[in-house]
Amino acid sequence: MSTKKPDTPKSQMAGTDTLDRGNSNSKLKSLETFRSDATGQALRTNQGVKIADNQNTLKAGARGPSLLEDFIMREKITHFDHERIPERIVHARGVGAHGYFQSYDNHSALTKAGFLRDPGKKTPVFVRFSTVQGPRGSGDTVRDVRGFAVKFFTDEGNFDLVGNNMPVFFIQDAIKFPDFVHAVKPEPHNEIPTGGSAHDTFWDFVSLQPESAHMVIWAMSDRAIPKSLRAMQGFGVHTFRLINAQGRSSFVKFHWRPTVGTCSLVWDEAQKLAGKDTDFHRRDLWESIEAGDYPEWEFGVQIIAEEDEHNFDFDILDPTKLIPEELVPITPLGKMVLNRNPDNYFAETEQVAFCPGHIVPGIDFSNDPLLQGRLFSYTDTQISRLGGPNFHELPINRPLAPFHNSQRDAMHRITLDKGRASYEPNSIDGGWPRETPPAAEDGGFESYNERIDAHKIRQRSESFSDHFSQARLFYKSMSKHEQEHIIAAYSFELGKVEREWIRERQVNEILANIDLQLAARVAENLGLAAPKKATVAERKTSLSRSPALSQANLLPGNIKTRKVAILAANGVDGAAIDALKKALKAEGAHAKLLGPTSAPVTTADGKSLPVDASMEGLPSVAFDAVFVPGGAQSIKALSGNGVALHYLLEAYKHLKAIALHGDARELLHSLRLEADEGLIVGADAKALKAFIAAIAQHRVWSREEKAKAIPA
Ligand code: HDD
Repeated sequence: MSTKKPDTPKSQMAGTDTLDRGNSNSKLKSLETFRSDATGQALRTNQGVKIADNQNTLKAGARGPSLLEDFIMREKITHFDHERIPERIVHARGVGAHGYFQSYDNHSALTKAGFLRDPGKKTPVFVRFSTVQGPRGSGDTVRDVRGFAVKFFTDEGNFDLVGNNMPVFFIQDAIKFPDFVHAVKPEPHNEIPTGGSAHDTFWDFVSLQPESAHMVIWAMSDRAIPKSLRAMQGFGVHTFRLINAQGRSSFVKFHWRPTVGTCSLVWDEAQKLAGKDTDFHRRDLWESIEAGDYPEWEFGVQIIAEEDEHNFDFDILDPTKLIPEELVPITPLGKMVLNRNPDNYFAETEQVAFCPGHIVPGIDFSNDPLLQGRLFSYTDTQISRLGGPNFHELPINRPLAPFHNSQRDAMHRITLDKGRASYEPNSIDGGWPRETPPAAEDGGFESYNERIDAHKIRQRSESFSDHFSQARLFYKSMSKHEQEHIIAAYSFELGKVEREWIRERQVNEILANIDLQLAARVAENLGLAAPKKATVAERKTSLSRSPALSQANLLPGNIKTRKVAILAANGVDGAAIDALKKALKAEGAHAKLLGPTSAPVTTADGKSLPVDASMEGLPSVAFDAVFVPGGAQSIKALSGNGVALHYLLEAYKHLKAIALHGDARELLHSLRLEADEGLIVGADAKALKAFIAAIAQHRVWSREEKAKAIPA
């Protein structure tokens, strides 16, 4: 963001800009003249009349009543009165960014989709990340699933991949979605709680709905409190089809893997952030893009040949099941880079309309009953949210591919359709627009020619009935600390449930069927008797562990884009700050200097250093690690400063890397802490190297037991 004092407008300049969706294609740019830039422009009404006075309503005398004829005031207030549109029923809080997708190769053996066949092409994308439960103004760091929705503006039309940061879902059939959402949303009588699932109606529903067991354990894991949106995996969840030019179909699961690794907050940190910086995730995304640290994901698929559809001990059409990577590895297809922030939150992030039904030739649906229902729901929701069926004409939703058909009129129509024939076939307008037969390249859309021979029936397939094996697989695949976090999360959430029978049912009928020890630990924390046996017999499965599911195995081994706080007061060792900053820069990480107040600090050798913020202004939860440079006077001041001491204790409690340089060693006594593999004491190059290695580990897990003794 520019902090420069703005110039006074000088001239009446051109008023529009182009919508560059991360693409430098000038032909496309010239089609798009939606962005309004008011620099140098006169203030006018919506009818184009220049306004002479925007300060005073037209009145009968300076102290008299206002006059109804004041069309300027009426237009302004009327428009203001209608500024809000309905927020999304789920995923209301979100943040978006522009970027591009680029294929690694020509994947024509797999699909005829053009954007996956041309490695030279950058396909513009718009991505919206979201939480599910809370309203638009709710906190970013609550325990919740995160939406991960990508709109690809391909040459063959828009493809929307509307996924989440978890690979499975709560329910198997779309008809249950309103029940699930009503249960998780704030309770209807008092609209509490905002942004969380720790309440009776959620646990009532999921404890009665065993198919949710797998997704709920993901939601109780660290995945539900991601460190940043940049550090999340994304999943298409359902099985889809890719179709090649020969009409051969392969089943696929879509995956996004972030290059900065996948990691999470710790629970106390997440809770504090929800208060100290409600916008923590959106701020991080925005600032990373502004700083040129472009978030990047690898896009890949798990491919299942048509003939292997039934070769798993679960049904690949069941959205409560994942396909372990150990059984089907991910084939990388390309990468996505987010390199531009929106110009206008409402016009872009709020008005973007995703729909899983937006697909292009070369991609098709599977018969997953959850996916099938979604194909209806999203378009329907946009009609009420965006006020009619012309939402595809809003700038952020318009395909870059041209679109012509016989659809006409309706609310908010923008396109001026020329010609007289709004029907097909016609002979008046030369028969245009016409159908395009399917073809290997650039053909019309053709659905996969699947043979269906079935009874019309309301029934869940028997192959969808194993609700616990994969929840168990997930739990067993976690590292020790991840398992402890899951136990703590169930205990916390169920501890907030007022009705004891709901707690008991979740422990005895769900958790006991996942893992008896997990059930016993949660039962103990709730003061319930530990269940003695499972109520559902354990099924034999082909895999008992899937290391790919543990975030402990998903770190990149570097500290790129990590953020380090430097705590300093007057008398600080300036050379130590310089050395740290240099080392971090070489690693692609960032540092911010924090003082007791926002005033500059003076170094031991008399230089004045501007600080980025006060320690209260940017609390420890905003950083990955803390560095305290030496300087006797500075350390003396910090030792007597409660905010600084709390800063360090909190970073210690949140298992972050801390370096105490030179005289800062003294702080160990004030804090009553001992050095450990992530609390590094020393002023030499070895200490700096150890500090960087500790940051790369993301957290000092070996400290976790000890850190429990530190007050929150
Ligand atoms: Fe959904 C929004 C993801 C099941 C109905 N959903 C929405 C968004 C995401 C998802 C990321 C926000 C899109 C945005 O940023 O605008 N939803 C999922 C995933 C699901 C899923 C991964 C299961 C695999 N959803 C699902 C079902 C239904 C819906 C089964 C209805 C039957 N979802 C909606 C919706 C929303 C929505 C009500 C609200 C706003 C919107 O669509 O545009 O139609």
